[in-house]
Amino acid sequence: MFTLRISHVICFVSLTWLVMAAGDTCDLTSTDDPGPSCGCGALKRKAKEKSEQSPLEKTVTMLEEIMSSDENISPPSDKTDEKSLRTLNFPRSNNMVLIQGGEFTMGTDNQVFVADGEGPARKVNINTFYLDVHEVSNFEFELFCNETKHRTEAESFGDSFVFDPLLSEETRNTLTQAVAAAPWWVPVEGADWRHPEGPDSDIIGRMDHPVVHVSWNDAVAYCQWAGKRLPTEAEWEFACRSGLPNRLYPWGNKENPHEEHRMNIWQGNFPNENTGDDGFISTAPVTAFPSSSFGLKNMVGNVWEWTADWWTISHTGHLQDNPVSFKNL
Ligand SMILES: *[C@@H]1O[C@H](CO)[C@@H](O)[C@H](O)[C@H]1NC(C)=O
Ligand SMILES: [Ca+2]
Ligand SMILES: [Ca+2]
Repeated sequence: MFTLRISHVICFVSLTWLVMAAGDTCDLTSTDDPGPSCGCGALKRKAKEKSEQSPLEKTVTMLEEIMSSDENISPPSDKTDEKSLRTLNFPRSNNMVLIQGGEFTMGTDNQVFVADGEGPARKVNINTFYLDVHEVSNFEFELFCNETKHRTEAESFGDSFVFDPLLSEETRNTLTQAVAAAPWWVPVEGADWRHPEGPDSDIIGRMDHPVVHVSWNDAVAYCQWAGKRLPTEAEWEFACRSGLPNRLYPWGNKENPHEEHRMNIWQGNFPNENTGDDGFISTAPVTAFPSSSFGLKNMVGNVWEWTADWWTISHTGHLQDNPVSFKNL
C-alpha cells in the first residue's frame, strides 16, 4: 500500500482554512457502509484485465481492497533511476515513510466551517501503510509525463483556475470570469502544470516545488505509473495528525511554535495582502520546513492534496476500520 501526495488542480497557496483542517480534514463512509467484514470481497468486480479498467474502476477496486485487506506491507518500489537521481539538485522528493497503523480520532466536534462536514469526532482504525514524505514535485511529474506522454486534463481543457494575485497584468487583462463565492480564483486560458500562472509563466527554478493544476484523474494516472495509490482521506488525516490527539496542527496547537513558521500559508489580510512572512508568497519547495514527528513535510500548508475517496459530510460516530467513501465514484 504505497500512497502518494499530489496536489489539487486549482491549488497554489494553501489558504487559512486548510490549516485549520489540519485536525479535521475529512471524509468518511456512510452508515450503510459496514466495513471490512461486510463481504465487500463478494462485491468485488469480476477481475478484468488491468488494461481494460479505467482509472476510476481501478481506484474503486483499490478502495475495496483497502477495506477488506489484512495489513500487507512490502517496501516501496523505486521509479527514479540512478541517472535521474544524479540530475536532481534537491533531495529526492518521493521517499516514503511507513505509517504504523492504529486507532485515532478523526474529525472534530469543534467545527470551524460546519458546511465542511468535519464532525462528529469519531474513532477510526487504520492499517499500516507507506506515505510519500513530500508532495509530488514538478521534477517527478515531468519524469512521469516524459515517460508516459500523459496529457493533463488542464492541458486538454485549455484552462485552469489560478489564484488572481499571482497573475501578471497581461494575463489579468484577458480575464472575463471568476468564481462567485471565491472571486480570487479565476479561470486562466493556458494555465497548466508547466504554466502555473498562465501562458507567460513557467516552472524554471521551481522543479522542486509541488506540481499544481493536476486533476484527480491526473493524480491517479501518476500513481499508477509510480506503482502507488492515493491515500484515503482517513489515512491522510491519520498521518497528518502525527499521533497527537485533538490538536490544531501536526505539531500541537501553536501556529508558530518558538516564533518559527512550520508551514507555508497566508499571512496578512486575505485575499488582498500577502506578507509572505513564512518566506513564500506562492508555493514552497516540497522539502521546505521541518518534518512532522512521522517524518512528513508540508502536510498542512503549501498545496491541497488529493485523496483517493469521495468527499462526504455525513459520518457515522461509530468505530470504523479503514473507512473509505466511494459509493458515489
Ligand atoms: C524530460 O524530457 C526533457 C526533453 O527530453 C528533458 O529536457 C528533461 O530533463 C526531462 N525531465 C526529466 C525530469 O527527466
Ligand atoms: Ca506563505
Ligand atoms: Ca500540503
